[in-house]
Amino acid sequence: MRVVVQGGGTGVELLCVVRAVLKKIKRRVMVGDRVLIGSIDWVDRRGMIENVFRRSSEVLDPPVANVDHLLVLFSMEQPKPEPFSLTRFLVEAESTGIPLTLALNKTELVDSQAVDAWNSRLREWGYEPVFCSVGAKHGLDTLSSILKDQTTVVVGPSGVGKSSLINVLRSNTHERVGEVSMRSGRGKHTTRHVSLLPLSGGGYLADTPGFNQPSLMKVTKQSLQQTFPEVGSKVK
Ligand SMILES: Nc1nc2c(ncn2[C@@H]2O[C@H](COP(=O)(O)OP(=O)(O)OP(=O)(O)O)[C@@H](O)[C@H]2O)c(=O)[nH]1
Ligand SMILES: [Mg+2]
Repeated sequence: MRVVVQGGGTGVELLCVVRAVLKKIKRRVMVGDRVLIGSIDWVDRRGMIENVFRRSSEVLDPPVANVDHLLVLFSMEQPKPEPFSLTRFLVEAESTGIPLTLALNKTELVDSQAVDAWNSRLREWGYEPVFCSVGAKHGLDTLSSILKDQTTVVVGPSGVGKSSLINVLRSNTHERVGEVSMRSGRGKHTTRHVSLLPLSGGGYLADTPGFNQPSLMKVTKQSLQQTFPEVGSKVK
């Protein structure tokens, strides 16, 4: 696992193994974890993860610890926002309890009426959507200031521009930080790569592969209504 040692300027990256006893007690090390490192060799830049600090939050799909913020990204066209799928993504994101931002990309492919219509519709749902276009470089400063100094996981269907957005917001160094491959909960032998990528404006962003049906695993009949901001604001 790659661990960034912070403190004064740019962090040094160490390649670390996990101490056997942590594996034995099944203490999992996730991307985003803050860890205690020992046996450091500063020359070869190697070390050993001795312990894992308590997490402020945990996202399971993809597995990332200490996530401050979720970015739910859809696009205005190619693909068009589909209310059912959008609702599922929002319910899934709300169910984590982590603050979220909803953004719609590819605005340059539609006229302003289409943007206005979705803007009012989403405001009725209780959101303040950010409209952007990676292609036309529009709305990126707004997103970059929202993402600043936070660890954000980007979710959304395939093709909406998640990876494209991350690429434009990334620092010039293009180094990958915290890359860990791990077994997915979905298939025994599927290896998925999750990385925290440093943003040029500060903060980290984790990409996820687009999928169209969030599992809603943590949502129950009782908690469902709390995942709709419009319900919360009306039932007082
Ligand atoms: N017209 C237009 N195309 C865009 C924009 N942003 C991204 N794209 C294009 O949309 C396509 C999909 O973009 P990706 O960034 O790969 O989408 P993704 O969300 O990462 O997709 P998955 O990895 O499959 O989940 C690419 O061809 C991009 O060039 C935009 O603002 N406008
Ligand atoms: Mg992608």
